[in-house]
Amino acid sequence: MNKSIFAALVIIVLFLTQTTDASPTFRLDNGHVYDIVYLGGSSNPYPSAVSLASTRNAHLVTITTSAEQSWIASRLSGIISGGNSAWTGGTQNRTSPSYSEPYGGWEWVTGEPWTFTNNSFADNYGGYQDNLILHPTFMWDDTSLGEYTGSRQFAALEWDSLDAYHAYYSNDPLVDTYAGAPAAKSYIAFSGNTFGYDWDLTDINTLYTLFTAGENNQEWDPVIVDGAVWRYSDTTYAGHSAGDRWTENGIDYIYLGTAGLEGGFIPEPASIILIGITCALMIFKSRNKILRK
Ligand SMILES: [Ca+2]
Ligand SMILES: [Ca+2]
Ligand SMILES: [Ca+2]
Repeated sequence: MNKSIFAALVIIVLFLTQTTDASPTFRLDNGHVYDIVYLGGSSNPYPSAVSLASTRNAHLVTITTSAEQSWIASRLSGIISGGNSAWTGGTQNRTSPSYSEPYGGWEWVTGEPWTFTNNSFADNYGGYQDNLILHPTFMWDDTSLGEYTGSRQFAALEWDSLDAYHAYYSNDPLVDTYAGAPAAKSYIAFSGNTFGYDWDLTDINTLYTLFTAGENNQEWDPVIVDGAVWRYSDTTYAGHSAGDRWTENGIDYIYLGTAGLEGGFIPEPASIILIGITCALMIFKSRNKILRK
């Protein structure tokens, strides 16, 4: 191949791989939304990343579990290449009592504890690396604000809830309103999953009708209603009448008369405390019985 054509192709491929933003993704297990966004060749990329996060009502990503790390890693490897990397919400606080180089005094922008660490991430090269970046190959690295700015051109963003995401993205193409849906009821589509948003259980038959009427044919996708995750079912439940709620084999059901929801009530803290007290009382009672024997 002609050398100049080859060089042009390489440049085009690099351009495409480095400027394609990820689609925002949603994790059911923690309810957080993530996105990897290109900073457009900023000459001062860290402040750009901080400001982008703030504009979008997000924060730079915080990684507190190995599950979250794996998730972010899988996102990075699909988006970032060519030696580029993404800014996180991890910084080293030199005034912290636990500060020491290279590992002491690291903090997350959200104030979450530094419970998870990707080992051997820091070397404080040059004596001034106090910001955490993510790289698709070597993962965590400490860096400084001014070095390699040309290849620190992504921001890893995180929203801690759908509400936080929706506050910025209400006009995002991923957020849409069904034709015929009640005012202010919308859904959000992430990577093939559709989430009812701002719906409650009194609206659920309307939402079900809209789904099954063929709107994106997403009736089997999970929806979040009243803060809990549900799936639709068109099963007719014998022996139940509309409005019934019950639990069977560990799965919660709501029967709506024409269709049902299967899923999980997310226990409120009060219920968890009540369950805890009940268990403690049962253990205490049986212990007393054993002691009396
Ligand atoms: Ca996080
Ligand atoms: Ca350092
Ligand atoms: Ca380093």
